[in-house]
Amino acid sequence: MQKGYILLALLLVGFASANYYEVTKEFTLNNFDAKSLSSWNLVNFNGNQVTNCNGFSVAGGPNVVASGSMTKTFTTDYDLNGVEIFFDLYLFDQWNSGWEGGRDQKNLFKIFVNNQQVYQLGSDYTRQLHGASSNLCGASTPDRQTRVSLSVPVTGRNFTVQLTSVIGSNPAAASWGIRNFYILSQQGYDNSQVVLNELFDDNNFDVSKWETNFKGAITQCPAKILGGFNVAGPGAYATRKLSNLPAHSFLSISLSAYFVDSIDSNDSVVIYVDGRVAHEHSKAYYQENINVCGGDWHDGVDNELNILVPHFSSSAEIKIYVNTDQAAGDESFGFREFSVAVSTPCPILYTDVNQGGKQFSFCGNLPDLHAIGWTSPIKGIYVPKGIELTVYQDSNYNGKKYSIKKSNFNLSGNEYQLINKALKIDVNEQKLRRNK
Ligand SMILES: [Ca+2]
Ligand SMILES: [Ca+2]
Ligand SMILES: [Ca+2]
Repeated sequence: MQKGYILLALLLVGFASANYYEVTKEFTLNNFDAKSLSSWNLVNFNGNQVTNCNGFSVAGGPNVVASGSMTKTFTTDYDLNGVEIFFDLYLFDQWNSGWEGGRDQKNLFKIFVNNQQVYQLGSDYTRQLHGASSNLCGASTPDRQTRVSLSVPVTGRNFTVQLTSVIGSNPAAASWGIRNFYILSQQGYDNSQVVLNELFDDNNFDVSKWETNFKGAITQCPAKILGGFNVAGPGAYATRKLSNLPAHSFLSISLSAYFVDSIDSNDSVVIYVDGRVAHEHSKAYYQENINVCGGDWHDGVDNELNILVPHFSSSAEIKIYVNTDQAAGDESFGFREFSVAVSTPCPILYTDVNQGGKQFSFCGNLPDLHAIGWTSPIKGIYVPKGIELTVYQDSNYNGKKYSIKKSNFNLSGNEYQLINKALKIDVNEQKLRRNK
């Protein structure tokens, strides 16, 4: 066997899990300015492009953007299967996307990926959740913070995301903004663990573990759903508690959503995790609907929602909340095929000291970061409790071993060299010092 000082593998002993590569992380600082938007193509963004909203910045916002868009193309050095997009969405002031005057499908916030619509949301500042929200900034009318979490199939090595809205021309009357914008892509194999899988089988449709304010009523659409016609109207909720979860860093929640009858574009279902909005979803008017249950109206059935939520606690409370504003005989919501999976914690590599720079979480064998498009030196490493990283000096996990059991957010000396060489990143101590 050839001896050499080039180290070939960084092997994680014990388990492997979903690897999430961070494609982008933007607008996460408490305060940021228009420079943060310089890589986006902006249409109809006025003034400073960023709003200081009562102590925190949002891209867009009151007096900045009403009908307008922000578009950006993201590129990776490896082939994609899909991406997870999540961000906080703010709907400021006089949003009005209800049925009134046939304005359905018009006053909406939308997301396009590669020119295909993948999401839309409306709101109504005089009703339900929006009306009950407090005033954050802009005009004195209420403003709503919500969250979007989308799993979108993408192939190739680049994709374009467009966030856009059609809500009129006056951003002093109604506007939108975003914060905490992340895109992750999953690489390597995924053996995340399914911890809950229920409401799949009509012959064994057990809703006893769900706490609801509609007595757990089940309807047919035509498959069984929890909630639905004449059952789950405005303010209906269904809550599922999970405990004794294995150690994890993400929850993957999926369900099949049924928007029954005359649901309008201001109506939605909101999924909360531990009391915080994880995702909000509307009936997809851009997809074909047919009448399959309830009244004569068309129904948006079997909308598969897949949500990724950063989560660490050993327990979780997942709440499905029906944000409609007309009676359950007119518009209602139900769901089935509910499942939850956890991704076990993985080490995280950082390109800057003190958990700064870009980051990459991985589990399992990681022989060559170049293969997935990574070329920056690693300056910090997070090692979850109970995990041990082993660097081997020779190929095929032979030769001298070096073991890393503790996080080090300011790598130097031998450990810095070993880790970077194991990842085939050429570094030396002088370069490290220069980069500081
Ligand atoms: Ca306001
Ligand atoms: Ca409605
Ligand atoms: Ca119907």
